[in-house]
Amino acid sequence: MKNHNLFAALRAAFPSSLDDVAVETDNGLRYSWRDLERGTAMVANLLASLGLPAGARVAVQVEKSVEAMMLYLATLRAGYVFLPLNTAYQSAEIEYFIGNAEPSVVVCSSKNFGWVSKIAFKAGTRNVFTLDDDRTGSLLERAAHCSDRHEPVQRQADDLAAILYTSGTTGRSKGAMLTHGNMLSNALVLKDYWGWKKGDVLIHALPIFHVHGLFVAIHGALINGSKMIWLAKFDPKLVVSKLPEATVFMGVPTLYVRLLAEAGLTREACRNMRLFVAGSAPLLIETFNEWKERTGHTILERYGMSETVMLTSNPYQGAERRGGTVGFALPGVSLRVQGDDGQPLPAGEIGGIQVKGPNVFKGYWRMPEKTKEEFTADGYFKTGDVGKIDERGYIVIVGRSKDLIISGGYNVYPAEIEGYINDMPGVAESALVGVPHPDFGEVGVAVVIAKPGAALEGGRIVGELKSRLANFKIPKQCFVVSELPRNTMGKVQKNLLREQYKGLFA
Ligand code: MCA
Ligand code: AMP
Repeated sequence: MKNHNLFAALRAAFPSSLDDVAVETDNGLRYSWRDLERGTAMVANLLASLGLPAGARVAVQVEKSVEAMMLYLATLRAGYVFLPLNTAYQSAEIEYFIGNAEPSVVVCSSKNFGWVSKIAFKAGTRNVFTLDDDRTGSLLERAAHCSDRHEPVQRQADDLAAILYTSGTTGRSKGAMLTHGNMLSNALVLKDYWGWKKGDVLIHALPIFHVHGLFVAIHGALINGSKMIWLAKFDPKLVVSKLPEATVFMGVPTLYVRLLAEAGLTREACRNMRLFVAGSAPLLIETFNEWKERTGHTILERYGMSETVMLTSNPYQGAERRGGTVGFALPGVSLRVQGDDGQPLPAGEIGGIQVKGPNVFKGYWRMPEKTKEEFTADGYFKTGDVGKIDERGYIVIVGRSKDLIISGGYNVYPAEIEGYINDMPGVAESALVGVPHPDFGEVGVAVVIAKPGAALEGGRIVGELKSRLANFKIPKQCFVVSELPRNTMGKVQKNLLREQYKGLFA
C-alpha cells in the first residue's frame, strides 16, 4: 500500500549524498541530510514510545531552530498532528489553544515551562517537554536515547498532518485541519511552478509557526533536496550578506521593505539569485517597482491561506509577473469570483473569492457547523477575500469581507482585541481599525468610548493589552473619543474611522 505520509515524500527527495549540507545556520552550524534523517528518526521514536492515541496533537511553542523544524518533521514521520504556536502568544492565548486542541504532547521553551506546563497539565496533557534554540531541553535529552532508525508511519492522503489556528472574525480562533495530501499536493505543484532546480539554495528568514515559513519555504527546499541558509530571526543586513550564496528568498512584504532600506542590496549582491517570492499580505506596487529597479529582479507575488496553503501565483516563466496582482490559480486549483447573489461574476467585476482543490483543508477542528458555513453547496471554500480577475486573467485582491488586519504578515482580528478592551473597567465600546503603515503595511488603531464619568487614557489601555496579548496584536495607538460614527442601523462605520486615521503613520 502506498504511504501518503508527507515526511516519506520529503525524505525520498533527499539527495543521495546524505553527507552534503542540508542546512547552514547563521551561527555557523551545519546539518547534513543524514543529520536530518537521524534526528527526525530519534524524535519520531521518542514520540512513538509515549503510547499516544491515534491522531494525537503535538503542540509546539518554541524559538526557531533547526531542531524545532526536525520536531515538525518527526511529528509527521511518527504519524501525529503538528500544532505550531506563535512565540509571541501569552498565557491566555496559549490556554485557549491547548484547551481547544487537547494535545497529548506540548513542547515549549524552558523559560516558559512553569506557566505552559501548568496550562497543559490542567488541560489533561501528560507529556510536556522543553526545547531551546541552543540544542538543549528535555525533548532532545530524551530523544538521545532513542534509535536513529524509523520507518515513516503509514498515512492516507486524507489523514491530518497539522492544525493551524486562524483567528475568527467573531468568537474564538478556529483550528484549520490540513492533511498530508493537502500539503504534499501543494509542495509538488510549487516545485514545478516555481522552477525549483538542482543547486537551488533558499534563505529561510521567516518564523516557522505559520504556513509561509513552515510549509511553503521548508517543503519547497526539502522536496527539491535543496540547501537552506537558516536565519533564526529576520535581519536585513544578514540576509543581504547571504544573498550571493543563495538562489531563492521568500518573505512577507515587510521583509522586502526593510531589505530595500539596506544600501548593500544591489544587483551585484543578487547576482546568483533566481527567485524572490512575496506573500501573506499585499505587496505595494511601490515596493515591487523599487525592487526591480534596485536588484533587476521582479518579485513573484503569490496568495494563500492557512486553510488552503498556496492558491495562486504569478508565473515563474512564460508570462509577465504583474505587480499588484497575485497571478493565476495554481494547477489543480479552481478559483472563481462570486457576486452577492451567489452567481459567478465575469472578468473585471469584484466579488468574493472562492476556491476548490486538493490543497483545500478538511475543515475546522471540532467545528462542523462553522466548516459547513464556509463552504458553498458545490464544495467551494469561501476565502473571505474580495477580488477580481483582470482583463488578462490575473487575480487581483482588492480587499477582505472578513474584518481582518494583516500587520507585518501576522493576522490581527479586531473582534478579539475589541473584546479585551471592552472588558476593561470604564470602557463603553471600542473599535479597532487597520491603517496604512510604512513598515508593517497595516497596523491596528483603537478608538474607544468611555462610560459616563470614567476617565480613560489611551496609553493605559495599550499598556493593559500588552500584558495580555501577543505583541503584534497591540494597537499602535489608542484614542479615547466621545462618539463613534454609525450608520442608520447603529453599526460602527469602520470605513470612516479608517479614513479618519489613515494619515497617522504616513
Ligand atoms: C513585530 N512587531 C509588530 C510585528 N512584528 N507589530 C506589528 N506587526 C508585526 N508583524 C512589533 C513588536 O510588537 C515590538 O513592538 C516591535 O515590533 C519589535 O518586535 P520584534 O519581535 O523584535 O520585531 P521584528 O523582529 O522586527 O519582527 C518584524 C517581522 C515579523 C520580522 C516583520 O513580524 C515577522 O517575522 N513577520 C512575518 C510573519 C509571517 O511569517 N507571516 C506569514 C503568515 P514593541 O517594541 O512596542 O513591543 S502565513 C500566511 O499569512 C499565509 C497563509 C500566506 O499566504 O503566507
Ligand atoms: P492566514 O489566516 O494567516 O492564513 O492569512 C490568509 C490571508 O492572508 C488571506 O486570506 C489573504 O487575506 C492574505 N494574503 C495572503 N497572501 C496575500 C497576498 N499576496 N496579497 C494579499 N493578501 C494576501
